Amino acid sequence: MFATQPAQALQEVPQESTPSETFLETQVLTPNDGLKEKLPPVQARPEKHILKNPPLLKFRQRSIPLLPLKTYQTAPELGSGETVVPEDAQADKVFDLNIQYVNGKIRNPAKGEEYYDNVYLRAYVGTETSVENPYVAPTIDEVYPGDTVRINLQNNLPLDANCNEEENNTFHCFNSSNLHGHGLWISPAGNSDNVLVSINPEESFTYEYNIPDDHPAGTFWYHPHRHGSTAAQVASGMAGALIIRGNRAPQWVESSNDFINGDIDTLLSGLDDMQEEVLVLEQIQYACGQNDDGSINWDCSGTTGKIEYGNFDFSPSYWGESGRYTSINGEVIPTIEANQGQIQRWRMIHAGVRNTISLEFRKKVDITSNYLKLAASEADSWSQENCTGDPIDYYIIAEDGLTRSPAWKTNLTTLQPGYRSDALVVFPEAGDYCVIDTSAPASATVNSTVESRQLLAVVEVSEGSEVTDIDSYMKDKLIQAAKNSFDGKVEERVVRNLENRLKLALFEPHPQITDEEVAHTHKQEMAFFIDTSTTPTQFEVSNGIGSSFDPKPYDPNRIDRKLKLGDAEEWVLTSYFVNHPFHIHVNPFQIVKIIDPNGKDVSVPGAIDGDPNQPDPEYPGLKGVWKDTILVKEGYAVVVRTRYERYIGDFVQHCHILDHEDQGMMQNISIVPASEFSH
Ligand SMILES: [Cu+2]
Repeated sequence: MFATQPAQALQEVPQESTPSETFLETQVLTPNDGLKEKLPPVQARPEKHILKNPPLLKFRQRSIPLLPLKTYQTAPELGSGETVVPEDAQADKVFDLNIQYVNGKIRNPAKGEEYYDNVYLRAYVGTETSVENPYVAPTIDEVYPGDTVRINLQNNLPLDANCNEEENNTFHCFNSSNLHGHGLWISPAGNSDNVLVSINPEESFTYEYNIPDDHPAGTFWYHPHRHGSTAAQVASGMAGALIIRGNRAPQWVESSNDFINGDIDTLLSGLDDMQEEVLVLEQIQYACGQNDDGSINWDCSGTTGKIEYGNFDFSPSYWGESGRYTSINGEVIPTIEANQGQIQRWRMIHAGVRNTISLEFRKKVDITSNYLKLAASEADSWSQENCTGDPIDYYIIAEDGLTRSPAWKTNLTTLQPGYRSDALVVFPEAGDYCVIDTSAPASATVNSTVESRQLLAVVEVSEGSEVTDIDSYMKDKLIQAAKNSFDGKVEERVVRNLENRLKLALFEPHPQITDEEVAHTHKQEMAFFIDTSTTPTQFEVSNGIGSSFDPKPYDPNRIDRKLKLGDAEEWVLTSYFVNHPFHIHVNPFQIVKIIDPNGKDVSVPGAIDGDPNQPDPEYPGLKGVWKDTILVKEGYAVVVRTRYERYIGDFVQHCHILDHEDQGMMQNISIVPASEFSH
């Protein structure tokens, strides 16, 4: 007996790579039976990697006496005795998270359909982290408003003789770390969301996040934020989802004759078969030392990819040169399974460092050409030839974890580093769809360079319910969900809102900041700048714009802005040198307007931003939306408002191109009580 070998599939797999053989079709033949020549050659099918959500980080829970849930936004009467307290509300949850080196493999389609580069990278390892995909952190989930979250962070990286704690605004101390809960509305002080501490090798630290009971439910994430090693660690895949769940339905309060807003989760739980996908999008930029001319060697054949001092650097062109793919939950071009007509909630997190993602879904033609054997540079033409369907519409229900109203209907979403986007997606036909990171003009991207198309994933849609018109299908499904979830006045209002362009007004997390609220407070100005006239180049932030422009690199010993607890203020954000995503910790902001260099507000729905032949779609529709990260394009003025609520302490705002942050594009901010405040 012998088995035929589909040698063509194996010959391109070098020795150091371990191909998975489960995909090989073998045919058993009897020797000398003469059939061998008559059989068609065996076709090797590429091994599909079905996308799974990242593993959940296990937690231990301590029961504490339950109190009735505090109410949301405004306080109705307490003590009616009718409040139902879910068993999972207001608990004390303990997570263990280790940082260590992990040997692993990352698929490299440029070298063949089953080729994997060997890599050796720092990673978050939880108690049950999947060994298959170490380079996505486990999800911190089942966290509810009112919970206390304790994270025992253990740094098991080796001591680093090259680490000089005195260095500042350079890439340094790659084995030192800490933890940031990106987007969480919690205290920045002490052992809460404090990124101004360094947790060094062989040290541990327990972070304690007291999630307030009026915290919005939504998609947040966590990553290291130690100044000097942030980019190196996040670019290694050290990023995970942090999901706050909510079970507060909107309420009608007779006494105030008004509604109290609730969690979008309570509407979506009324959908009969919704599927939830957590997609952590990462850009793991491993390299293999240097070439003779001193340039970075991206070819890791016969060696192991790393992110270390010798081969770690960033420039706008490196992501393209590296040939790396944006991965999803640690997988390169995974297959996502869906049913026709099934609504999916995609919780997307841009945890990458250096490439804008412009997300499109297009029907794929039935072809044999293999997308798992494709250099990243070939993905553009491959996508144009094979993903020929019109882009389908989908609905963004939250930006940066915060529910937006109305749901934003689009066929192209822009995710910049740090952004989250919650989309309701429904695939109208059975068959395959391409998930494409489509091309974008230089003016729209985080690299300020033109980006070509990339293939992120393929969705395999099996036959299900027929969808003739996505718009009415989505509306009908959500209205049915509202009827399943709510009754009385709440049901009536939610349904009426959904009928009006899918308004989600009863699920918005924060009351809008009015003109009156900011009429008598200070105006903040912020400008990003890169000074290329100095050696080395300086990455800077200015507290003033125009004639007050005075950019400075980060100084850990300087407080750049002192803000008064309880104030709401308007900020004008701009950039005097290329595009940078602005991120501020603790309090989110509401977008008031975005003024282009010609003075036009491009945040209004339907605005044309830039070249009318290829307009940038990322700003139109953002007026009034709450976020914690926003791209600030060179020469634009992004006007936002924010409240300094509840929390005092020191924290940061910075550029979310994390290598810019490490090199100085960051400021210290301090919120103080009124008694300590002076201009
Ligand atoms: Cu920047």
